[in-house]
Amino acid sequence: MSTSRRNFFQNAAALAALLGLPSRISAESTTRGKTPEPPRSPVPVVTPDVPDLPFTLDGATKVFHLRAEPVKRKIAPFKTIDTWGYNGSCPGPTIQINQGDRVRIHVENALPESTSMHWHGLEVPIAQDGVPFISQKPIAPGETYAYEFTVHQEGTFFYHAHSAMQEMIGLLGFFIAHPQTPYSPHVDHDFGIVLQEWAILPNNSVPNTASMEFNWLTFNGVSAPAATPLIARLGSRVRLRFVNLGMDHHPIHLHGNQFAITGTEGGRAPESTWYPSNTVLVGVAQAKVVEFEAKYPGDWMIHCHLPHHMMNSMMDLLAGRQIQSADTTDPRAMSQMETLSRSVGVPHVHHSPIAENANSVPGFPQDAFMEMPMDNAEGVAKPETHGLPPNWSAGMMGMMTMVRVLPDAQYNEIQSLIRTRQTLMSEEHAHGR
Ligand SMILES: [Cu+2]
Repeated sequence: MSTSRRNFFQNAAALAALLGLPSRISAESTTRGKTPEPPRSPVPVVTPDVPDLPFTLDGATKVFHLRAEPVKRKIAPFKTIDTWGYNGSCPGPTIQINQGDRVRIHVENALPESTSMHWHGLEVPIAQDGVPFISQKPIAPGETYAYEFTVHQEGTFFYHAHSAMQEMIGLLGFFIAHPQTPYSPHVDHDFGIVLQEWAILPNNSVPNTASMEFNWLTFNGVSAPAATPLIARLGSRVRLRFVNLGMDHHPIHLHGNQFAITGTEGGRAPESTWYPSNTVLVGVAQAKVVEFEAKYPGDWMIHCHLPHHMMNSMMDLLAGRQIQSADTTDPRAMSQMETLSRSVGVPHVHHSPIAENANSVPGFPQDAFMEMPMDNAEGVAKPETHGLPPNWSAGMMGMMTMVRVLPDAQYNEIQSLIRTRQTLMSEEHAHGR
């Protein structure tokens, strides 16, 4: 086993320890091709762009604290919106526990109105169900309410405020219960993505939760190209968990690979139900879990396939004006595009050529002008996007991310950049900056 590969498993073990997961990820047990494989403990779920929720221990009870509050969220390099979330994050931080754990979750209400918390899919006593007036009194502004229950299930669940408008403005997060008996086959990478949609008028920052027309679509609270790619080692097995709590169902498609649906919001699905697929419909209030063998190197897109969910709204960049003409020789259109690109901080370049007779073709443009490469923008340039081809971000919009299946050398290089960033961040934190 190479040093780099050993480091990978040591890091995974360290992260597992941090999250309180049982860690028995041994270097020996990763050797493939031997049967039967000894059971291995689950790896922690990684939710890119969303932190994990830490806990303290009160005896054997894991104690969490969630503070419901307004959160400013930069969903694209040129768009920051006013959401509500938990602990400064929208969606809220990811809870990870083990099947069988006793948990106590303090929900502090720093919102201007009452709220409550529902544990979606979990079989908890009625007093913990979080429905205002039915199972509890609403949590008033300034109050804190403690939920406590034992989790006997395993799988992908979520927590959310139990009123439709509060869910739509961002009050939800992952609740992962790792199984007592490890799933088979073992996965090397486990990722979680929350699907959300927003209706935000140009030059506005507050989502209209009463609207049914959505112009911003996010994975874990950010639109592509700001969504952080998933980094997987070539030859590994990868799990993707999706949850959806919006108004639309999202057909999530993975490029270049086949996966099996291995779980739902009800827990693990028996292997006899698995079949090959590459698009999974994540319905409202559902969780869908898929797994695949990352055997093809490349940067493979993962995206909602509803065409209008693969777009970012550029309207507010135009300061209330619409493009009157897409004629590349029209000075007005050109100047608008240049204003737009300046405000994003990228040079105005037409990366995809258009034909000389483009303007005489009915239907044109369908794509010209929509490309907006932001490779070097804040929130886009980061270790996880290191090494992507120039203008990669021009093809990334809305509910999109990618899984980068990387050979050892590239994988290790990016992991090393990620560690450097973590070190810098903790140093900055230590200096109170
Ligand atoms: Cu969609």
